[in-house]
Amino acid sequence: MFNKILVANRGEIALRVIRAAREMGVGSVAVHSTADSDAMHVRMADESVCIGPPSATDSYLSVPAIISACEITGAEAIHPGYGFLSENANFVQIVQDHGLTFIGPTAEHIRVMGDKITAKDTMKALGVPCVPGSDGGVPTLAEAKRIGDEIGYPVIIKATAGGGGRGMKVAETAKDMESAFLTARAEGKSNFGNDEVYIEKYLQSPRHIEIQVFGDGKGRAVHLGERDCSLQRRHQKVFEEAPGPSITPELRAKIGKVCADAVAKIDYAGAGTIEFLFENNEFYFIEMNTRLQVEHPVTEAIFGVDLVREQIRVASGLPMSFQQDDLHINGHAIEVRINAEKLPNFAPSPGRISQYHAPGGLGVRMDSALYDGYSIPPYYDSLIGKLIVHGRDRPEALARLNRALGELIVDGVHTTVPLFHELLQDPDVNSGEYNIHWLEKWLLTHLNG
Ligand code: MV4
Repeated sequence: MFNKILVANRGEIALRVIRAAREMGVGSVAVHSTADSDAMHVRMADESVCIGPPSATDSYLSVPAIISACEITGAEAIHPGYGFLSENANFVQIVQDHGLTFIGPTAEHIRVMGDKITAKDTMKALGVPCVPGSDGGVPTLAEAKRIGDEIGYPVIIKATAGGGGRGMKVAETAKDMESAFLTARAEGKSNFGNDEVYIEKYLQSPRHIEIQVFGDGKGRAVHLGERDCSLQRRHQKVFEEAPGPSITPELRAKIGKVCADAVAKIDYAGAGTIEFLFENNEFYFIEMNTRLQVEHPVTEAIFGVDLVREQIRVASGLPMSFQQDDLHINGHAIEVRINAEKLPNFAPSPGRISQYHAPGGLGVRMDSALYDGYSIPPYYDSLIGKLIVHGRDRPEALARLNRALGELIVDGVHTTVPLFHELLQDPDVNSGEYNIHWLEKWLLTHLNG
C-alpha cells in the first residue's frame, strides 16, 4: 500500500479521497490554488502545496505543478477525483513516466473511451448493446444522407470528441440533415479540434441509466448495478438515484453481467461507468466514463462499499475486496446536488457562507467542503454539496430527503435547495416516472417560470 497519495482536486471530492486514505492509514497531500488557501481540503489533508493562481488552467490543470508537488512531498500516487485531469490520457502517461501511480485506469483505456466512435466500436465488439447507427465515422454529407434514409429519421449527429451533450445535433427529417451534419462537424472542430462525426437513431424519450463497474486491471471485474440520472438540466445532473425505479432485478443482472464481462475482457482497472439510454425496456450504450463519478455515493449506500478505498487498493496492486457474489442491494438511495446558484436561471452565486449546518441522522450523508465563514470562490464549479439519503425503500428515501433538506442551512449565498423542496411535491418524482426531458419541461412551468 502507498505511504502517501496526492489529491489533484478540490471541494467535496478532495475530502472524499482524503477520508478514504486516512481510514487506510495512507497519508494525503492536498494541492490548491491561491484562491483556495482557506479551503477545507487544505485543512483536512496531512500536507498541502500551493500549485498556482486561481485560474484552473494554471493550477488544478497544471501538469508540471502537480508532478512537482508529488516530488516535493514524496507522494507516490495521484487521485484525480472527477473533472480536471481525471480523464486526461496524456496526464496519465506523464504521471507514469515520472515513476508515479495514477489512481484510475490506463492512459490507453481513457483514450479509447474518450473518442466516442472508438468507445462504441469497442463496446459493440464486447457484446454491449449500442444505439443503431453508422458503422464508425461519417466523412461526407452524401454518406450522412444515405445513413439517415437507411436507419430512418429522426437521427442524431454526434462529434466523436464530444460527450456530455456538446457537439450533438438532431435531424428530425432528411431536410435537416445538411445543417445538422455541418453544424455538428463545425462544433467538433472548434470545440475539440476534431471534426469526425457519427450518426445514431435519435431516441425520443429515454431514461439515462448508467452501470457502475469496477475492475482489478487483471481480468476480474464486477458491476454494482445502475443509477438513474435522468433528471438533468443542460446536461448537468441534479438528482440521481439507485436502484433505478424502472429496472427489474432481471434486467439489472443481465446488463450488469454484460458490462462486467466487457470490462474484465479489456483488463480495465478501477471505477468506470457505462452510460446507456433506456427506452422500451432496452439498453443502448452511449458513452463510458473512466472516472469516479459525482453520484458514486448512491451506489456506495445501497451496496455498502467504499469505492474510493477500492480504487486505492487496486492502484497499489491489491485485489478488490469483493467479488460479484458478495454484492447485494440494500434499500434505496438518492443524491441531490446542492449548487451555489440562483433560481430560476441557475446563475452562479459565489460568496461568503455566514452559516452552514449539515443535516444528520439515520441514512443521511452530506458530502461538502463548506464551513461557517467560508467564501466560495467564483473560479470553479458551483457544486457546494451533495446530500445523499438512504432508506429501506424509495418512499423512505424520499421522506428522509425531505426531512434532511429541512435541516440543511446554507446562508449567505443562493442555492438549489428550493428546487428540491419543489421537486419532492411532484407526483412524477414521487412515482419515479420521468425521462431525460422531464426536468427541463417541468422547469418551464415551475419556479415562477
Ligand atoms: C442521445 C439522445 C437520443 N438519442 N443519443 C446527451 C449527452 C450525451 N451523453 C448523449 N446525449 C444524448 N444522446 C441518441 N441516439 C439523447 C441525448 C440526451 C440526453 C442523454 C442523457 C441525459 C440527458 C440528455 C438530454 C438531452 C439529450
